[in-house]
Formats: sequence, structure tokens, C-alpha cells
Amino acid sequence: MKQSSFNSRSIMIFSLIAVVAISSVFFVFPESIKAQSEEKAFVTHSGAVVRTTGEIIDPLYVEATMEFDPMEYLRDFDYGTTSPLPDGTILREYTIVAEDDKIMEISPGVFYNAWTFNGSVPGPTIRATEGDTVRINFINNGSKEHTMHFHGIHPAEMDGVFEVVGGGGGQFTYEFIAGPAGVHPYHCHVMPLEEHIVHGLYGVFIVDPKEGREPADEMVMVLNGFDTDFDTENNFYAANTIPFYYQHHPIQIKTNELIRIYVVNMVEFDPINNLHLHGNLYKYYPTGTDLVPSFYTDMITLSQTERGIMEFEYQYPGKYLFHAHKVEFSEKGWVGIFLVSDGDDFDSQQETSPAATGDADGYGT
Ligand SMILES: [Cu+2]
Repeated sequence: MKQSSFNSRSIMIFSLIAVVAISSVFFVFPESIKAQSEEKAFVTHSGAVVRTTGEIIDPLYVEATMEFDPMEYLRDFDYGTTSPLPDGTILREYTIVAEDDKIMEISPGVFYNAWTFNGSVPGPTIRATEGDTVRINFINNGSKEHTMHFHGIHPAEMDGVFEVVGGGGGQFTYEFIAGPAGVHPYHCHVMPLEEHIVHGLYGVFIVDPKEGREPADEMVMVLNGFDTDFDTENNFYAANTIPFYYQHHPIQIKTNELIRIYVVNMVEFDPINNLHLHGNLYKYYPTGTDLVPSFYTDMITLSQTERGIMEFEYQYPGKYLFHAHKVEFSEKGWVGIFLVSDGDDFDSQQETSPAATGDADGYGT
């Protein structure tokens, strides 16, 4: 009893000292702290202050920067180099290079050491049709060991777990039959796994069903987070890496056009993520493995590497938010806007509308 009351008293005293010490910093240096936060502050729609503009700022380090354009990534699919096989099926070959020395400025003044597949986070969206032979020529140009582990069905030796590929040019060829149809993540599977994933070694693998899907404006959204101060909590969240990007640069779509989004949750540390769409509901196909939707909803919840396909059309033009309904995540960057135009006006809208610049969205500016 005596021991435990002594411990409680000690903890209280230490806590008081810590509070006084931290508070005194504000009294001694109030102006410098204020100036710093004003310089890089961003006010979200709920009034929270976040240090970002949603822009990719020219980084200070020019030698090993990560160049990434979320708008280009959104609709960019890598079908590989194709050739026919003797049995009449298709071989798709890809070359994927891992590196771990890139620097990216994730928010003004906040630099992060990104680990990359083909120079970006996420890596390229690898796309094949069910039954195709996928061959990945994997080269590890990093300083650490890395692999590629695909979710899906394949032989054990193609699983990218036990066949570790050494840095400095190590190579491995992954080969398997694409399947099942759906949307799957791929990521490095070297230990400590958390470290290799959160630094950015992940991407999306889409397997199209043999019969195809209905034509649509197709997009990929990887929900990710970044722990920039290494305390195993994320400081920023995003759809496709750059916080607030699609809020400042709305995604332009047309009314009455089918939109199909392949969404993959790669957020670590936080047990769940979610996705809410405004002014609409979407059909949702978990993992994309069934051609019949499981839900018609405006809200899905995703744990680590959970993913699926969303399909919807907008009936009315205008601006619609999409974001994590976990408000902490949306206020730290995981928020975007669909700018919906009437189909006929779409092309002229892209050329002339001030809203298309993203400055007229009314949020955070
Ligand atoms: Cu790795």
C-alpha cells in the first residue's frame, strides 16, 4: 500500500512538472510559436488547423525526390507488356523497382523518407485479366531487403514472404496466374512489416473478370496515412498520398456517367478507415470478387488492406465531398471533392470554370 501511494504521488509530481515545463515554453516564446503556425496553417471546414495546403511544393532536396501527381495516378493503369503464350492465353510482363531513399514533402516543410515501387507511393496500379499470366521482374535497388507480396491466389514460392530479395540490385521474378477477379493490394512483406508498409511499399493489383465490366470512368483510390514523427500514430491521412489534394483539385466527372472506384485501405496504426460519399449512394462490391453488389450505401468501413469496388452516377451537377467519416482523418487530409458537370457542358467546363482550379471550393481557403 505504502509503495503504491508513493508511486501515485511520484507520478502526480512528475506530471505537474511536465505540464509546467511545457506551458512555460508558450509564455517564454509565444510570438515565435504563433508565427510558425500561421506561416503553415490550414483551416479545415470545421475550424481545425492543419499544416498543409494540399499542394505538392517543390522540395528542397532535388536529388532523390518523389514526384507524384495524384490526378495522374487516379486513372493510370499499367497493363504491362503483353505477348501471346502457346496455349492461347496472354503473358503480361512488368518491371518493378524498389527504392528506399526518396524524400517527399508531404506537407509544407514536412519531409518524409518514402520507400517506393517504381518511384511513387503508391506504386503503379498493375492490371490484368483473370487467367492472364502475370510476370513481375522485381529489382531491389534499395539499401534494405524488400519483396512483393500480392494478395490473391498463387503458389507459395510466389508469395513474396520467405524469398527475401537483397538490396543493391537483388532480383526475383514473380509469376502467377491472375485471379480471382477483383481488386487486391500488393506490398512488401519484409520484417518489420509495419515499417516497410508505412514507408510506402504498396500498390493496387486489379484483376478484370474475363467477361469484363460495364464501361465507366474508372479510378483508383488508395487510402493511406503517414507517421511523420515516428510515434506509431499517423500525422496525415489521404486518398492517394497527398493530404487535401482532391479538395484543392476536384475530380471532374459527368452527370449520368458510371463512375467506378477501386478503393484499397492501406492505413496502418488506426484499426479502421471509412469512406462517405455526399449527395449519393454507391453500389459496393467487397474485394470486387462478385459481380453482384453486396451493399447500396453511402458509407463503408475498411480495416487494414480491406478493399472493394464502388459504382455510382451523379444525377445532379455540382460539388460533392467524399471523405473519411472518421472526422480526425478528414481533418488531417483525407477529404476530396467530385465536381460534377452536365455531360454536354463537361468539355467547356474543364477549360473555363474557375471552380475547376479548386480555388472556389469554399473549403479551407
Ligand atoms: Cu520492404
